[in-house]
Amino acid sequence: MYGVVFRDVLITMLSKQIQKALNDQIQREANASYFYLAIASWCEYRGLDGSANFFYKQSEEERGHMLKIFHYINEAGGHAYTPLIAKTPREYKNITSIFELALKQEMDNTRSINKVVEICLKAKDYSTFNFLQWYVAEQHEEERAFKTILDKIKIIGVDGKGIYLIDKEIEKLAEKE
Ligand code: OFO
Repeated sequence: MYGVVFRDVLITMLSKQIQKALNDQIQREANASYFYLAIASWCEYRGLDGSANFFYKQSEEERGHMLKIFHYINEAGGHAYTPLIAKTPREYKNITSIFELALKQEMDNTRSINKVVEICLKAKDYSTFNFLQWYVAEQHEEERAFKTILDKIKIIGVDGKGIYLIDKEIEKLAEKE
């Protein structure tokens, strides 16, 4: 009985609108995790081990982001929904297009996070607003990392030995994280 009352009180902490926005965000983080997993596999298959390691790590990170929101919703008395398994492309043009797609993914996700932040502000849900600040900072970091890699690709190039050097640079980034 106590548990039921306790949960009812907590449910009022998270409006239905914010629960929905957070659940949608769970799906986006899961999509990103699957997308990076598919890319990691593409890279590994082609012997780009540095890039594969980088994307395996990114995939795990995105799963972590998904779980963080998942727990937040349930701890606030809401109901987190298990995300659907996203369909991801298995083939990619080349390493440059992979990083362009990854950067686009991150920019879309930044927009999505910003929208949830706006909803929280309008609804005066300062607790969820505060929780999301970590995501705002994380998106900034991720966009920066992908832009840095694309800059290196432009400078070094991917022809001949270039692809080998790029893969080594990406490996270094993966180790830093
Ligand atoms: Fe979840 O951090 Fe990027 O997308």
